[in-house]
Amino acid sequence: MAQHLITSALPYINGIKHLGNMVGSMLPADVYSRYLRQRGHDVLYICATDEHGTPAELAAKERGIPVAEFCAEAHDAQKAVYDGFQLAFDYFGRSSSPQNVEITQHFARRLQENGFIEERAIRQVYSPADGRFLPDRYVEGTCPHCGYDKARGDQCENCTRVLDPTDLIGPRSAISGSTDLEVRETTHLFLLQSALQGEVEEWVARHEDEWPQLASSIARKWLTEGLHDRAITRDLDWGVPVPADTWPELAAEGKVFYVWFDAPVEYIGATKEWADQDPANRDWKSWWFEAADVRYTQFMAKDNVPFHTVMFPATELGVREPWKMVDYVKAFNWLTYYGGKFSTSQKRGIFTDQALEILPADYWRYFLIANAPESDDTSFTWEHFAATVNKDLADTLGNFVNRVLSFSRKRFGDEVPAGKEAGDAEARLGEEIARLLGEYESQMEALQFRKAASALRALWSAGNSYLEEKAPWLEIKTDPEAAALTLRTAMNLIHLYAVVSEPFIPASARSMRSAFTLAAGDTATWVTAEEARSLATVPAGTPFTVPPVLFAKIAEEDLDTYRARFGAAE
Ligand code: B3M
Ligand code: ZN
Repeated sequence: MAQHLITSALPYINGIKHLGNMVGSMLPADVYSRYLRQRGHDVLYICATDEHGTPAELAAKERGIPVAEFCAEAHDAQKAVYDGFQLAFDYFGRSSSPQNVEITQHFARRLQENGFIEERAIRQVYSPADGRFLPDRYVEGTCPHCGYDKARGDQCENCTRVLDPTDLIGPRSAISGSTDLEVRETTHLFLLQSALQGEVEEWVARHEDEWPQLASSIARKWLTEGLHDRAITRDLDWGVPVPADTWPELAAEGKVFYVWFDAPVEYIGATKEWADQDPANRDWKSWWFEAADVRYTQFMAKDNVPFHTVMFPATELGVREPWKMVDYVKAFNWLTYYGGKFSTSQKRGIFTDQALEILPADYWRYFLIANAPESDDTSFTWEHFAATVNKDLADTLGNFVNRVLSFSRKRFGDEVPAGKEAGDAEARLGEEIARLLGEYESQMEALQFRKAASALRALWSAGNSYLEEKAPWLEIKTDPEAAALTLRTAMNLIHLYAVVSEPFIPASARSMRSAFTLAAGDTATWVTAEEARSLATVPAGTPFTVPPVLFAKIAEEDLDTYRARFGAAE
């Protein structure tokens, strides 16, 4: 048993996320956490809304309400969707929490004491029309690297380069659209990342061989380009205030920390929120401070990788305290919608709340993980989605469960029938199931989600092959005892599926599992290789019920409706 700390990139507060966000961070983190918990590990899975910065201010402005009120509402709205997706966070916090303010300010003070922060007067975009400085996303324009014309002042979402507002070609105010922008001087705190380059390089070198190629190549690229000193404060109303005890003048000017400075600290902040709301929770610090025994895995999409592999590590190293640093970075490519971008700002593709209006979470969870953009971008199409649901979930798993249980009830009543002793076919099946279970486990341990999904699907298929081979609907005519053995074995498979499918499809797994009333109670959290081989956890005589159809097929008419509602063409 090990201690596993797991975080997924914090979703921005400014609106409900689309399926691309879900598959690139929270969902795989949830699947992995559930798996590790089932295997008996001590797991802490933390996430939160990322609430500071210009996106929040702009969204609140659009709604015409105070930003604090906007964030409180938007946090609850996102949380409700994640509950709907069955994301089993230990805690889902808020980066605007007092806990995060406290720890972020502590980090800044320590960086200052250690000589890694400097005040610098800089020239910043100012908009006379808006009467204010325009940090980050308050400026839009054309990316100097790739020519994308809706690049934001902080980052180009097309080529993922991090930008400074003054880099943009043809800049305009995101508030008023004014192009009458000037550059004025103002003082900000700079994090001297260049002084930490060597240490970050050493740290990355110790980890990159283990990380997936996507994460290590992005980290490498950043280090090769060289770490630049970065402004970590902004002229905004909403954010973690610069502490007055350390920087009285900047505090008086109302400067706050840049959102990317406080957001990663919220992984720690949210852990403290978790601990503070329930004294039963173990000391939050033991997960984060001098926590060499903790294995820390982060989940994120590729645009977030530089911040997690280079910038936040630089901050943590500069703090000169033994805070836990990430051990493994699981990064994802993009999920596209018919080959084009899912986009929150352009309302393209399927949003997570809409997805749940259409179908239960398990349909989405399975499809998304089975097609996770691990080695490349993957494209969502309704056709592919329907084909996957119909074949894997409805036919291979759902139909198996229903067919076996209904048939057995009809012929043998409400208890698992006894029948013959297990024979050769059962021994072969057991071997195959044990082998596939081993494959599933090793893919999960390796965080290879698509391959894990294939192994799970293969487990489900093995049951179908066994059933076809034994054909209990024929056996029943000549040898009812043989049919009973087949059904009892198949019911054991159903129970095994219920246990091992839980990380992917928790609600359906629950429903499958509760079909059986095991005499000794049903507390198993996983299946050993031995149990997989013998397929005897559910003994003859165990009462069972037939659960409602687990997965409905998606019909051609449904597809037409979805395509019409969400747009299916590029
Ligand atoms: N909020 C970026 C994003 O949603 C961001 C991640 C923060 S992780 C500390 O893509
Ligand atoms: Zn670009």
